[in-house]
Amino acid sequence: MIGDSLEREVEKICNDIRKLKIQGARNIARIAMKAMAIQASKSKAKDKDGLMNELLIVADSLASTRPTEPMLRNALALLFAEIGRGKEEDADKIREIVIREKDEFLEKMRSNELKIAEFGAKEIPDDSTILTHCHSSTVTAILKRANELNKKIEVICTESRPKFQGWITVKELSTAGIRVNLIIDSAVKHFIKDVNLVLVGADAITSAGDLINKIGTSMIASIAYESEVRVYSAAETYKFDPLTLWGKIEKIEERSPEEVADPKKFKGVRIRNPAFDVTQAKYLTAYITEMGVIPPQGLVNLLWREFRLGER
Ligand code: RUB
Repeated sequence: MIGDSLEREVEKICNDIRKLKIQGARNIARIAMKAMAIQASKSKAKDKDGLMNELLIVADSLASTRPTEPMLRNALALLFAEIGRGKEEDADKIREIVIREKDEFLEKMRSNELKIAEFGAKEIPDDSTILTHCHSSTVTAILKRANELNKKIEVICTESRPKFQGWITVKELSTAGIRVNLIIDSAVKHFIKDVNLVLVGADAITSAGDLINKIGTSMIASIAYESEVRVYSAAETYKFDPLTLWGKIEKIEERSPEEVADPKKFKGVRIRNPAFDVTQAKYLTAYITEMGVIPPQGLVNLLWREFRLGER
């Protein structure tokens, strides 16, 4: 079993993700890989089976924290694939692999972000207004890069009820010197006439090219579609859920009603709080990925070729 002190450290990470102290698909995947490395380096397991058992327990508990996060699951799956490839029998060698893979994953995330920021900034016209929703580190990287390139941009950001992640976005962008406007979620249609493009993040991408992102994204995308405004999602290809190739339907988390309103004040009322929704591929212009700017219909073909998905 996992040792006492260690259990607390890794468990704290799981709880922080569960309680939304850590949010955003990339932040969650990053901290999950760190938790795996903590477990590997501090474990007292002497043999391979003991260590693998602990790693599997930790991975299982991390994966169950947020059901709508394929990037988290992909990161863990790639880690175990690498351990399996090494065919190592020695616990210390496995420890080394886990720590090395965590470092490489974090490095890949950093380089992906730079590539996406570069590709994305090119898509942003000079003198333009961009509408975003929620808080995505990938989106803010693009907007900050466009600003660095001296493109004159203004950003409209929804507050993103119920957890107000839009506040994080407006603070981050205004600190970077970007002109920002904070609006309530229901004002999107009112402002769409001022918007040149919509740019959102991604939690999951399906084999049909559909996007799962913060609740409200699909409503924004259909408003934009109606007004002929382009809609981009900025996403690392780690957000792709390979299980959707075999018919898996992405699970949409439904969170606590307390986030919406105090249930005690609404006796007899069922308060619903889905965290994400599905935007069909037809509403999206393209995904801005580390591999380039790719229309949703082309993404699966490209990933199939690049990662030989059929052979896994
Ligand atoms: C956050 C959210 C973000 C994506 C992408 O939801 O929907 O748009 O996670 O973020 P929550 P990133 O706050 O519920 O986790 O680009 O940083 O991965």
